[in-house]
Amino acid sequence: MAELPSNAARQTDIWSLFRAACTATPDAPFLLLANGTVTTYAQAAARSAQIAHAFRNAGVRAGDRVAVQVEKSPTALLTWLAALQAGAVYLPLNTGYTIGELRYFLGDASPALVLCRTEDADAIAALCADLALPSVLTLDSDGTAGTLVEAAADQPSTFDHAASNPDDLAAILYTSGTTGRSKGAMLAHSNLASNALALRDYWRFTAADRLLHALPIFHTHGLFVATNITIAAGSAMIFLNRFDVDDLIRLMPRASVLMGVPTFYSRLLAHPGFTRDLASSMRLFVSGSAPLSAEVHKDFRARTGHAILERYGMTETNMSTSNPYEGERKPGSVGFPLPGVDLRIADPASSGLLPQGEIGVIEVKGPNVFGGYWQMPEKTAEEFRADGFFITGDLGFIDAQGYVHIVGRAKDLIIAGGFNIYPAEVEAALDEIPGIAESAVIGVPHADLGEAVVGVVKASDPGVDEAIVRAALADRLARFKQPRKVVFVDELPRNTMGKVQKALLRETYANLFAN
Ligand code: MCA
Ligand code: AMP
Repeated sequence: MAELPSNAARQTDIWSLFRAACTATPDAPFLLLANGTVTTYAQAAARSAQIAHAFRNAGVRAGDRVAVQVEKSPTALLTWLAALQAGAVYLPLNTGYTIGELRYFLGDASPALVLCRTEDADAIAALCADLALPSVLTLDSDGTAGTLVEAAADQPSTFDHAASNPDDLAAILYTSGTTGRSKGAMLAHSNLASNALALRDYWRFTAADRLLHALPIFHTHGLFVATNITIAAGSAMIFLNRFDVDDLIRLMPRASVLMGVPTFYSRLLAHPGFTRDLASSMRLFVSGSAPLSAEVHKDFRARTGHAILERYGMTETNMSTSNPYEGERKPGSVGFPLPGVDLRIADPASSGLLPQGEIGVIEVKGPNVFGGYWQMPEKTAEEFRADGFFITGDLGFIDAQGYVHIVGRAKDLIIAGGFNIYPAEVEAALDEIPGIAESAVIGVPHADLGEAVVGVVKASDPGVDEAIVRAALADRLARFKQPRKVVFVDELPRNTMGKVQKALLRETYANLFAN
């Protein structure tokens, strides 16, 4: 096992790290916007304290969940710091989720407060009334108006931090489930803080860094990896509301680090303005959330002179491995286990450990690994070994130099543009459409997104076409989960056991998006 993090790393929490940075350099920038607006550490502390009071006044007590589905803005990010101060459990939700999807998350987590977009206020209020949830506040897309802003405006700019135990919950992040039912991964303060400190040191973050932040802030990558490292280093983020390749090109000369999903890197490479000169102020490009192709890695290096640093993680584990800062960053590899993380390869069937070089399921253990799934003790038990290792469901091997390689997934998961889609959930939605007899959902290669969702459908009514399917799914599934293409077949291929042969379907439709 790699070297363990110090006890201090296990004992601290993200708010304490923020407060330490704020005490050391209150006037240092925390958020830099494209329009020149700067939010310093002291300003972020004051504004998030006001939001923490607004939470408290809305009835939020330590340990309560605060669900947040709002557009990315500086205020949206400050709600994370406010939840930390209030001792609340943060529950960020993908902005693409439909009301139907939200019903499940809110019903399952029963938050004391739901923060939503102003334009969704009526629909969310009705949903909350239905679920007997007590409180709703709103926030506009640019974060400058809404009932949250009004409620926070005249509040004190300091908050008596509800001291948290390292094992207390800091956040619940829902991940899609193989059976179609999402699971809430429970993350403790110690999980997040230990990972932020490990990554800060591994990737050599200092207060001088300027991280170009174009990721959403409702997932681990944008909310925890990018933001929590920034806080742990006392550095700043150039904070963009969304990914736009032209904005990245324009702002890159002011930045030192970029974190992105592989789609960021292939889109940058496709841009004629992305040159070696443009990248000359940068010290680090990090990729994760989905496999980075060796070809993009190679092309990027040829164009800029930089080897993209690929790392690997999961919502449940935060980051588990990383290519080295110094030393070879191997294309197609996710690097070494981080300090304190124990990683092994097991036989998926027998669970016996496999020798170096053999492919099996990746299992991890360490201070980064979550405590379990919210209100699902059986699911939790299924995904941990008796000796505490978490079974990731990713297939990989360790090479002779100790680098981890991911070669596939034991779980039936599609990753499109860094967003995860479980086929079972999409199949259930397709099968409910009148006139559809059965369906199989697969991921096929897609130049921009890595993989794209394809629905293979057997219709019982010949009148059902792609437009009808699209319309039926529009309010049912978030856009990113909806099939990019629907293919109609007379029969789904099945093996002798009657199981749909997805590998055969993936092969058949492998070139569906080739141009
Ligand atoms: C947008 N669309 C998508 C996706 N994103 N469809 C499938 N997959 C997607 N990822 C839809 C839009 O709703 C839109 O639909 C249409 O595609 C075109 O959108 P476009 O403007 O091209 O998209 P974009 O806004 O440029 O977004 C692409 C993106 C974005 C920048 C790659 O998806 C993104 O920011 N992804 C990052 C995801 C992420 O942070 N993952 C981390 C998960 P319509 O035309 O109908 O309106 S955390 C994690 O995985 C672990 C822990 C880890 O290791 O980090
Ligand atoms: P999530 O469910 O959003 O937590 O996504 C976690 C999954 O993303 C992992 O189990 C992997 O399948 C995948 N993933 C994350 N980083 C990488 C990477 N660098 N290479 C390949 N797959 C990755």
